[in-house]
Amino acid sequence: MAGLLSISEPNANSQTPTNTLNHSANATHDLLAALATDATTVNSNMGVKHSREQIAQLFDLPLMDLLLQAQTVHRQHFTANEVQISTLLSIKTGNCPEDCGYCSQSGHHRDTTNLQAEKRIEVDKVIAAAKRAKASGSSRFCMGAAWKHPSAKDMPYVVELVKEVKALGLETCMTLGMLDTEQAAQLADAGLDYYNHNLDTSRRYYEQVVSTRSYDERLDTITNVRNSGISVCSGNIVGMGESRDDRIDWVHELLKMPKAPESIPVNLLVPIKGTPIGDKVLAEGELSVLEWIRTIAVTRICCPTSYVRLSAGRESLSDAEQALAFMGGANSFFYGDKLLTTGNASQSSDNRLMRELGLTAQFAAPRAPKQVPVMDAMNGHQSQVVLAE
Ligand code: SAM
Ligand code: DTB
Ligand code: SF4
Repeated sequence: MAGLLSISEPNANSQTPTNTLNHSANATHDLLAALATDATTVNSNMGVKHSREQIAQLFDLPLMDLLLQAQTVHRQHFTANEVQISTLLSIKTGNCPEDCGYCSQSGHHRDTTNLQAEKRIEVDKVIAAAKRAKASGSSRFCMGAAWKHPSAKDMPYVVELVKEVKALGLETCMTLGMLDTEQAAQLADAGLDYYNHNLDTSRRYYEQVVSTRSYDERLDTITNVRNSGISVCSGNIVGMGESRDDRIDWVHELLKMPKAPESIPVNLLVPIKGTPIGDKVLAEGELSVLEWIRTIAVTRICCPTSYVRLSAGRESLSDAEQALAFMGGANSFFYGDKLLTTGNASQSSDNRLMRELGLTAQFAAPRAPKQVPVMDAMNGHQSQVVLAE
């Protein structure tokens, strides 16, 4: 048994939260027991093959049960209180031919967002930024470009960037739009560690978000990346007006993949004025942050060996909200004052928050496996000791 928490004394008096559906303590008990059995299949990042129904039930758990479960799963697979830190750089900004309804960089919204488009950044400037990222404690450098896909003339440029950033001793990540098999192979040969390509939401809601590409094209690129040997980074955006069902379906999509993504950014929408989705959310109101935290916790339970990353949206969050997200099993975040075009929590506030929460940064170089105590937080007993991956 993979050691999932069991709740032995369901409390019949527990209040049903207003945002959960007919959830009872008995149901919590049954669900956790079922998940504990299923979790025996967790190995080498396959993801736990929960059914859609089980994912829905996880979302419905009382929040404290969900967070406790997620933190317990997290400690079985990772070193407690350790976070992986990445820095992001936009290497080509704006005028993107895609029409993603949330994005400041889409050329379709340029008259309303007034974003200043920029050409590709020169290699030496990217390397200087990577050196600064390393000096400030990042272990991974992520480079993003506002392309539908890289062109043939872009490939030597991105290959050179991968080689030079890797030579600094940093892990590399890129997000450049769609990749065909040949492009994925070229990046793999250059030594690219991760490729980020988000599904963003459910298949059903996707057509409300973007019309210039399909969900299947998104999945095809993820398959090309997976087959090339590059690690997959694929996440979502929470708070675009999608429903709970769409968030459940997005988690289910991850579990339908032959292997869950190694890295899963859970972005909270940054509503950008002048974008269709940003304007709608600004007018109609934002989703509760607790629903984003629930999404993180369910993702952690379903993908126990993946890095779950706090991505866009942190700038607007309080320390306590971020602490709950780490409690829910997030173990990676973007560091630096800027994401691609929007602001991020400042480095000084992140340093202070890490100190206050007792979090330490994971190094890029592989570390020796470590013994980690797994505490049953319900009764304080140390139930087992497992090796972190
Ligand atoms: N063009 C590439 C692509 O779309 O794959 C890479 C860059 S794109 C900006 C990377 C990801 O950033 C998107 O897939 C989306 O999930 C996220 N993102 C973009 N704008 C966002 C926003 N306003 N709020 C939250 N996440 C956002
Ligand atoms: C991801 O999922 N989030 C990052 C990274 N992958 C490339 C991007 C967030 C972008 C937020 C909006 C902006 O700064 O333009
Ligand atoms: Fe282009 Fe990526 Fe923005 Fe979509 S999310 S408009 S593909 S930069």
